[in-house]
Amino acid sequence: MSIPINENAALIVVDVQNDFCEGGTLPVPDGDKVVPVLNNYQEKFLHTGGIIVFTRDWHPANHSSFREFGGIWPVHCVQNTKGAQFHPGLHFPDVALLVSTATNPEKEAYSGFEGTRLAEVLKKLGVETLFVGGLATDYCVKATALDGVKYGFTVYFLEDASRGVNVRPDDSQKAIDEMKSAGIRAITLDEI
Ligand code: VGL
Ligand code: ZN
Repeated sequence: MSIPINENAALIVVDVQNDFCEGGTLPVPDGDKVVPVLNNYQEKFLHTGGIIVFTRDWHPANHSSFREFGGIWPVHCVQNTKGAQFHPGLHFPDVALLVSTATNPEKEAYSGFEGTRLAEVLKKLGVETLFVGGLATDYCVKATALDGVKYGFTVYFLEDASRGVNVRPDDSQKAIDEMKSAGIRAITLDEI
């Protein structure tokens, strides 16, 4: 119980969607394992007045990140498909905020802040500290956490609630090192 959670803190649950989990089109190894851990983080935030934000990768069917349109990824998280839905085991409290990203077919956007009003909304709510976890460590989690620092938030990375794609085996470790160099501390549930 060393890091206090209060109304100035926001939990950001990044892209815990079916396509990034087992059976999806772009499965993150052990992606499903983040679900119960993120549910536990949510409990802490609900009981202490913290804010909970969910991001979702929300692509049009012709998104430029898909291989057939010149990108590097298989088709994933297409708007209004089952693959774009949140993992069925993930809690979604009625007080949560929802942010959809990478909705422009021409533009890739890994960060929950990119092309959204997330920074503005969090500032208006008086949020100062972010706790970022989910999928995937080496893409959207990293980009969201680093942008959080750029916008002036104190940022924690939820190490036990995140997993990476690891296109190269050490990508997640590199992402964690990069976050740490930016002043982001990696924590686990027992530290809050
Ligand atoms: C993501 C690859 C492609 C992510 C999204 O959520 O980390 N990764 N689109
Ligand atoms: Zn995507």
